[in-house]
Amino acid sequence: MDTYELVTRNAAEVVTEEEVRALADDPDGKRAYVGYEPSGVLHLGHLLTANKLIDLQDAGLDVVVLLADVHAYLNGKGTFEEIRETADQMKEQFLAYGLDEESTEFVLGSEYQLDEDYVLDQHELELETSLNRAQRAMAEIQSGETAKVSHVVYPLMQALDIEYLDVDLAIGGMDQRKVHMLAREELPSLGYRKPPALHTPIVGDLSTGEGKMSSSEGVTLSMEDATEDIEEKVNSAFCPPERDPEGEKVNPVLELFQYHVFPRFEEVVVERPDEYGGDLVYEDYDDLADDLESGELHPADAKGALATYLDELIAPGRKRLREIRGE
Ligand code: IYR
Repeated sequence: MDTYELVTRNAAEVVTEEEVRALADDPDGKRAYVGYEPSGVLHLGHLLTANKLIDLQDAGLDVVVLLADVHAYLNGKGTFEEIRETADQMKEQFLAYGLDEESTEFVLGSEYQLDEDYVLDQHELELETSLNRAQRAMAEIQSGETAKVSHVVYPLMQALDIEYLDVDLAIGGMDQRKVHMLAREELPSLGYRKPPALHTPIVGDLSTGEGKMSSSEGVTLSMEDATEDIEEKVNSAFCPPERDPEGEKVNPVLELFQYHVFPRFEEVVVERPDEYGGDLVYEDYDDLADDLESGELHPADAKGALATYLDELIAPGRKRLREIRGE
């Protein structure tokens, strides 16, 4: 796989292809980042962007993980103290998951977001940006029904982070795209660069294949799940044999193979007794999806393999989390 392909595989959107190609052509010393509102336990949503960070490290880029404590506070996620406490746990889980320690820098937002230069730039962006624009950028990020003043400050700070962390590429789920578009439009008016961005898909709820899967809504998997929890959730996951029956629902079992398993394993082995045709070995996601669609691969067998691979991915973080908690 060439570097550009590795950098962009499984992306839902690349802004722009030309800009990202230039980075892939010369990755040495280039920095990409993702920001996360700290929360105690990583779930599949976090791991999807983490997979992209691992791709980028494999491609030769350096990675910055922003533990966005001030952003979480602005988004009503708890007291500043509570949020701070979870940031370190989050870092430990990312390292256990497989981010390379050498080429990952972890930064707490509050380390620089309260500095005078940053705050003055933030105020300049506040002057430049309409309320409406900032609110639209937050539509998919805001927690709680009522928009607060903090919610319109939030995306402006997220835009500024790109400059202050000196990164060359912003990574995020599709829910972050409007913030990145705002950054591309507004940062140049402060004399800063227009940042390239790459967005990962939002994976549907495990049980229905609909909507956004996150820790707060719907069924997801997390670093807290025991092997049996993973088996149970995967076994009850929605898995229609056709890829996209009504053109709207997605197949979460296939999505998990595509976005979580194939990027991290050279091959996927689906174990089957000889009387059902014996083991199936896949090097490529599309071959597995084709077999599921044609009926060659039974959903129950696919789910069994999926649970095993996901458990393998989650196990090191689960162990680390238990150590931290003294369990
Ligand atoms: N908005 C993100 C958190 C976040 C991301 C970045 I990239 C920042 O610079 C700051 C915060 C979320 O929804 O989790």
